[in-house]
Amino acid sequence: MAQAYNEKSIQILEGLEAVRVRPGMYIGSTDVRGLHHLVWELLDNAVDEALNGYGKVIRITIEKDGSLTVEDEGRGMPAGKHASGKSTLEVIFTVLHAGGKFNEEGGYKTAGGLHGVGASVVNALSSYLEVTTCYNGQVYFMRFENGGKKNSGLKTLNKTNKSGSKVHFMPDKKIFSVTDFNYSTILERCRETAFLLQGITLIVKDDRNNRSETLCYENGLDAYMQYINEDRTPFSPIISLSGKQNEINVQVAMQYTDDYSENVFSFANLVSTPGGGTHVTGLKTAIAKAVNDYARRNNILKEKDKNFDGSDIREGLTSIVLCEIPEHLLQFEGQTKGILGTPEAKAAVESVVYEKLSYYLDENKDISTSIVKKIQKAAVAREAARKAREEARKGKNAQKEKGVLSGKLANAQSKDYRKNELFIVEGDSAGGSAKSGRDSKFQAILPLRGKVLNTEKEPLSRVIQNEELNTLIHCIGAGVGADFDYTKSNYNKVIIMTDADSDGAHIQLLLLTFFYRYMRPLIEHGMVYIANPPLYKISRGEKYDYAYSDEELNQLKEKYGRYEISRYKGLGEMNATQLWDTTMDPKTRTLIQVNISDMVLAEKRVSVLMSENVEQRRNWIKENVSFTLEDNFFEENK
Ligand code: 28G
Repeated sequence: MAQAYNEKSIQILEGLEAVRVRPGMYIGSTDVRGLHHLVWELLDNAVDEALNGYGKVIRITIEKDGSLTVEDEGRGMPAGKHASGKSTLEVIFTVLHAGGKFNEEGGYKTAGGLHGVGASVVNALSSYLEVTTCYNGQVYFMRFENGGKKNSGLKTLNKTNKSGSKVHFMPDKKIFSVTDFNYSTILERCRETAFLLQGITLIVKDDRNNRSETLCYENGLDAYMQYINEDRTPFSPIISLSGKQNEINVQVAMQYTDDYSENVFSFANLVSTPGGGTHVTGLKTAIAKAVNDYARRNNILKEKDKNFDGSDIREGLTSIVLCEIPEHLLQFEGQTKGILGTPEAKAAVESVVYEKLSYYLDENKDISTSIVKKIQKAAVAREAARKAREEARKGKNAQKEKGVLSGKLANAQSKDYRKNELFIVEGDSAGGSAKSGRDSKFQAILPLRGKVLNTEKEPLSRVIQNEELNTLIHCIGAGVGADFDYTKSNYNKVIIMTDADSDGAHIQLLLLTFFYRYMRPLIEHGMVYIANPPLYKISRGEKYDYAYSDEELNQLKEKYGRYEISRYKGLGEMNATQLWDTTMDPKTRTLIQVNISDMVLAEKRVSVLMSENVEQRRNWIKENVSFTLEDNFFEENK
């Protein structure tokens, strides 16, 4: 008994140290993602204040020296003596879970839910943290150092008639593998918050290079939709629906575009749910039912006709669904994916959307008619695509299947899909090197010959007619589009291997667009990679090294003193052994795993980059040889 008590009290005393020992338990990881978790913690706290009516402006500033400041105009943090004898302010920053979400008060709205580990975690993982807070007419200040191990004690400064809090911190380089805050990651997260919290202003500043943006959207969901669809051609007005059922508030915006993809952005109590969940299921069911019932009421679908298929109904549709769910019903699933589990949300969304959308369709016949025509077209195209796929897949076409792949794919000998890797290689000469350099037991090579189709604006029926993509689909062997099943993939890793030049970047982009649009689960399950070939070989006599960046080359130059350098303009310049050693050998290579960290941004990037604007596209590719690091569209994750 006594021992149990002791252990418990030790745990409490060592609170912040526990965070430093196992940061992953509190912020997921210590890479760029974990780093930004620190920001989300503070942002959530500031948003919680604003959400409850305290303060309308929140500022986030990346300082010149790489530290970061969050400010709110809330009530300020209580500074008086806490039961423990310390000031409440100190407790908020040094005791785990204290003062984070203040759920214990009940009736509070909260932006977090998923994060909620609080200010103390930020302190624990910072080399220093300073808090200035205006509370009850008084300014207080406190500085912590070395993960909260040392502090300045509570300083009572001047009187004030304002209220609010300011937290300024420097992430600890001993903890994080990356400590550079990413402006675009922070900006887009704040933008999302601003869309969802009408009337609250977020000011995001980057003092490292004097960028800033002020975000405030009055008509939240409408503005959000306009932003998402900015680079697409709308096919319908924005349809806004809202209602309440069983304590659950539902807000939906929908808009058809002339694209072929379907996109849903979903939230539960302001928490993004990229994995969807019950609210999204309810939405899809309701849309399908409302449209089909409308078509029957108006005799567009006759008694003998089958219903329209859900995926046809949603072709080109962007939707945003937002649920406000009372805390006691709120339930998330999935470790990191953010999936709503609340069963009541399905019923609520379904009934609100069915009722309101049915009414809208009846009241806006012109719009409804053109939407139904679009759906019918989609159904015809899908049927044609299905037939073509069927044909390609069927036994009697095994011959043809072989034909599709013969002379192109150098397959792996092993049939172990859990180990096998597919390299998609640009050009025949690199393809040749890759074929002779590979470990043919588990590595397959598919050289690309023709141009890859830009799939951004192409329907499935056209995609499968494209020879290169058709080959790729067959190679992977897991279907395409709506019936793609990543568990059937012949390969555990699909690796894009192109030259490190702008043409190579363009091919990467085209392939990633294809995967994003037509095999998204492959990206979502981390199965798509970009190979990372070296840019230079530096040598002196028998000794040599490869450099994968200019920075690395400079370091090697110093090490070598006298040297010779050869620059690789393309994969084709490397012989089979070199290609294996530098780029393909699992023991030595670096692969960049493609992952979607920000759906909206990814959506927009894909749209912008794949649009007809060649100039814009070329500029972008010039600036970003690949998609990694600086921007968070496809985030590096070795
Ligand atoms: C600048 C960066 C992020 C914050 C507040 C306001 C209060 C608070 C924060 O209280 C302790 C526990 C429950 C009351 C609450 C002020 C109630 C009354 C607050 C922030 C004390 C935490 N007056 N603003 N914490 N509660 N802003 N911004 O963190 O009992 S944290």
